[in-house]
Amino acid sequence: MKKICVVGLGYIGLPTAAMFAKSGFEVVGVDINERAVELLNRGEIHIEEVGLGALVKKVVEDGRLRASTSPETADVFIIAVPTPNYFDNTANLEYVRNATMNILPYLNKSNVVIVESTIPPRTIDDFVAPIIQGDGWIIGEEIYLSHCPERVLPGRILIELVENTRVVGGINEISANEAALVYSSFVTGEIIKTSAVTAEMSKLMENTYRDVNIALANELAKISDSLGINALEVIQLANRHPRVNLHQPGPGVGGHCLAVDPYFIIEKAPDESPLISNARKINNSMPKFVVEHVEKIVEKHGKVAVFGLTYKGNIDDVRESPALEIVSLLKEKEYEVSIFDPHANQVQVSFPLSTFDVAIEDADCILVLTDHNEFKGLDEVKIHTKMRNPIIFDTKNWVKINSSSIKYYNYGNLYKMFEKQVTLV
Ligand code: SAJ
Repeated sequence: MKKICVVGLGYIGLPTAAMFAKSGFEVVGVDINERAVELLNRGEIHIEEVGLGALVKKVVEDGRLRASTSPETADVFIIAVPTPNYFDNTANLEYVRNATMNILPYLNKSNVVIVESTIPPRTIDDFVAPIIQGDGWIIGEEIYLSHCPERVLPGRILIELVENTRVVGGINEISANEAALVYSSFVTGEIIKTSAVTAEMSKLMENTYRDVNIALANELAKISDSLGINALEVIQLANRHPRVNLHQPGPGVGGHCLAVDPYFIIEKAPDESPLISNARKINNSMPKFVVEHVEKIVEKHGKVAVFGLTYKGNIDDVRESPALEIVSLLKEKEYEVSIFDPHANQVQVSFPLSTFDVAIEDADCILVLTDHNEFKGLDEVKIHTKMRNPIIFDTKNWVKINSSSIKYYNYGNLYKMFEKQVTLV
């Protein structure tokens, strides 16, 4: 039985470790978080993911998965640690450096080393390989090194790990072959072999494609506002063309991928990436755009009921969420802000969360920032009776309102907002 050492037991490392254990490997998961290690050794998990709890419990009970705070000798090493951004938007590769340094004492000839963390282009060649070479190994001959980016969606990780097409980028051909062999143990999707740098860049371009397209939709929303056009209708009509797929405008772009990955490209080729760079600027400008429009309909000191704090619908993740910036801006402008989010977890956010009833009590506007299912149909009677001014500004074009006496704005009719139509009683 082959042995795999997975370094980093987060949203990607833990499910990956469990899948390899399920497919017959002996797996040791490594993390600096002692609580995560302790829990895992008891067959429990420290993160939320559909089906993961049961899978981990089974493979730990069967003795195929265990955890430790330090690596061990193995046939395959998988590095799945975070690569956040520094404040200047350059990639922080310290976790990758530490993980690579930490496995050095345990490497043996013919070991396969795979980095799954999202990394800037050329990181395998210029950053990871030199660390291993520095310990005396010949890369691609004695140690096989690859980058195999993860591409899974939270909530569907266990399915997508198996079914998605997997890109395997080797530092040379034999490294790619060796890594592909490892994944073929459970991946039913296609496994495509390429170079490390191509794999790095293709992962980044997937999320950059989306970010740039969302920026285009957001720019359309701004243009339409200034020219008196229904942006949402324009998108609908343009998308009837067989080769056009305009994305949806919103309050900005959040999450740990789209709002982060494009900077990895900008950092490495700043002069050649003005489009990517401007897309980031446009998406980052959306919270301010939203607040400027709130100012048109709600007087200073009025109450804004923010609906949705997470970066997208039906998840509990608030990382990089534009809603956090919007709440801060509203508070700076001296609005009273209440927040209703049935998915956000109070321990993860510094702003107090309210119930629907408390949030809308005496409010002058409901500001919808996330497309949670719970927001699709709102209690219109309560909106009438409890709000001071029954107005909804829906940045996600998500809420369905029937009553004509509730004023409803989205990016289709922003230009109809009239300055300060609200009166505070
Ligand atoms: N958004 C819009 N308009 C749209 C689509 C999305 O404003 O038309 C916003 C969302 O509200 C959200 C942000 O974009 O704030 C990101 O949401 P998302 O669903 O596009 O992406 P993530 O970050 O949850 O997941 C992405 C996925 N990548 C792609 O779809 C290309 C996922 O497959 C990756 O695994 C993940 O990034 C990752 O880890 O890289």
